[in-house]
Amino acid sequence: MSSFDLSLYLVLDPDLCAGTGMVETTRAAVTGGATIVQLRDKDADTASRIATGRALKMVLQGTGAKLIVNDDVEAAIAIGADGIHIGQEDMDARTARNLIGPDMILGLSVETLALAEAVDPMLADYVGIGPVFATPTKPDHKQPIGFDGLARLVAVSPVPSVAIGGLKAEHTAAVLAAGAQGLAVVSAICGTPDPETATLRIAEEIRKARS
Ligand code: TZP
Ligand code: MG
Repeated sequence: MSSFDLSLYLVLDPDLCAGTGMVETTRAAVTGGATIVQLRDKDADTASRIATGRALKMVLQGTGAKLIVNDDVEAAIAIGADGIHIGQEDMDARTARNLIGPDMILGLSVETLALAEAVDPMLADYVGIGPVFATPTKPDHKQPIGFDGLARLVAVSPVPSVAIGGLKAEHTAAVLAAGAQGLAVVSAICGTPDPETATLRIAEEIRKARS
């Protein structure tokens, strides 16, 4: 598996991105400093996910940012994506790893201490931990865990982690202080009037928190 940088992880939402579009939002976000982009399009079929994913891959070419596909292994492989991200209800990590092979990145959502402890580092490459805060972006999200919960889950996770759920630029320092390697955001970037500047603001907070 190639190395990857979880620090500024954009999760796309087709509805929130509708004005600018997922492809143009991605172009802007990567110019602003996004390090990973996840194609998360729950209602699309595999064929349209593949079409969108191929367009995203072209935009990301040469930028160093990675492309991850949510849930859809078939689409991820057809796109030639860098990895997939699965939730606990989607598929077990071993099945996913067997389908994608040893080289693609596998990310796993974890919402509880027990799930974080159970992650097998031979199978998963990173975990997405959250939601930190309640968020309208994912109406069916699990119980928010706050920064204290985040720190507890990060501490027991055997792989690097990215925090998610209601996160904005102003939360960057607290996320990194909790031990996560980065922030995953949807609405902090998607659907904002200027996604590049929105991303830059987070990138700037990451730089400040690290200095
Ligand atoms: N998983 C847990 S919360 C969430 C996902 C996909 C949505 C996060 O969206 P936002 O807009 O950054 O709160
Ligand atoms: Mg899922």
